[in-house]
Amino acid sequence: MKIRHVFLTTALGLSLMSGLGFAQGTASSAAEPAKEQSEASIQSTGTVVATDPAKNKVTLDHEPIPELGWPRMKMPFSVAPEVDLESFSKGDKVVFSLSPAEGGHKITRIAKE
Ligand SMILES: [Cu+2]
Repeated sequence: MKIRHVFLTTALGLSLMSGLGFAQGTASSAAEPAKEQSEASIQSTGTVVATDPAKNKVTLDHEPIPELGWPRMKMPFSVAPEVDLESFSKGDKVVFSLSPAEGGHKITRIAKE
């Protein structure tokens, strides 16, 4: 939880932008500081509902994510190919990082709490 709060302060601005769709590569607007895009990861926690390692998918019951305006919910996430889901199973409490990606947000890191 302490780590998460540190993340909130640093990631807030860019996260809001990506939540609104500015990180989808739509704009040629020079107004958005795209160079910081790679650092716009969001950390949160949740519980594993299901995993599908073959498809790089995990369904989480995640805590509210204020940076994205999301309430607590169960939802499927895509995970980056380098993330190994094999060791996770239903009921595991996890901490995870989300980064803006094509079509939404992608889990780039996940670990048991
Ligand atoms: Cu959600």
